[in-house]
Amino acid sequence: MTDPKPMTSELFTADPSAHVFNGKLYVYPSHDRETDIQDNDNGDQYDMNDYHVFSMPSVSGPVTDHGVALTAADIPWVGKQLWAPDAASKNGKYYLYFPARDKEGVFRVGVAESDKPEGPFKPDPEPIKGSYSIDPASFVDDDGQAYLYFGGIWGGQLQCWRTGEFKKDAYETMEASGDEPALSPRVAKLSEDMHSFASEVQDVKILDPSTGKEIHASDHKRRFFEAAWLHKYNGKYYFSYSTGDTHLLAYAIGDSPLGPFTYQDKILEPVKGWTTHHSIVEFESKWYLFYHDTSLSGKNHLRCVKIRELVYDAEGKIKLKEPQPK
Ligand code: FUB
Repeated sequence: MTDPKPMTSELFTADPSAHVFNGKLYVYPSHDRETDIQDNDNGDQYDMNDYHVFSMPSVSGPVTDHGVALTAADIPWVGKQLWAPDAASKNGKYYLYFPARDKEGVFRVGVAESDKPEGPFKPDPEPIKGSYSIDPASFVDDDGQAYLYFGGIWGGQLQCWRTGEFKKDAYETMEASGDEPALSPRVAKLSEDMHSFASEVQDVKILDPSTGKEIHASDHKRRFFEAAWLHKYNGKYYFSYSTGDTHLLAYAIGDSPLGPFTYQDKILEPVKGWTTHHSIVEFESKWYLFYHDTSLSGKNHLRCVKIRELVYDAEGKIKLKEPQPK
């Protein structure tokens, strides 16, 4: 398969959340930057401190970098590490959801608002009450109800919340193990104004199609690690995610945005670099996978966004289209 070229080589970009707003494609990625911090399982090397928004009239470009849309220095609660963001539109406004460590080192999710899809975004002074961990992904259903998915294990700290309270020491116990259900990503309904949770946070269950039970923690090729994404196709809800240490993008299908979702298959084989993180979007009647790899830098923490076309078969299964756009 031809390797697609990076969306941009002006900046290092990762974790791309793509949306169509006002007929144009917008991409909300992490903005990777140089650091001397060595790679570790805590993800300290992902030391980002601002966000840029990109737009393009078509997947082949040209790509516009709209500049800094939000910076850590302007968010009162943030200590460090602006990780993978997402955006949503509702009520004529645009919302940027982003995870970051607070001043105590605990990952939380914040929200910032703008009148324009490209920002700049004005952050709320506090993180979303009841939020924790990383990788927020928003989804606004056809009835107008919005949802926020989030969570990530290891450096994303999801395992530290197993009791419902943050336990720093639980970092070492990592994830669940053996035949225990894998740790679930989380979802909450968003309030009408998009700034807070309007429901309890609940588990997103990912079921094994052969048993109907939750995927086991030891099943590293299929269990959730991070990078939640939700899209709708033909009335079904597709929940996709990264399997982390097995470096796959995988997906599951359900009948409700709250799940449960039944595991289907891989979407993408491992890319260059440790992390894999994506979004799926429909644009002008075609479907695209936005993802990243490290082909520009050869370094795990300096990634670049790429785009591939997806198709669905008659059963609604996702396939990468061949050949890919150059
Ligand atoms: O970009 C920092 C972290 O790396 C993200 O939050 C994860 O999903 C992984 O891509």
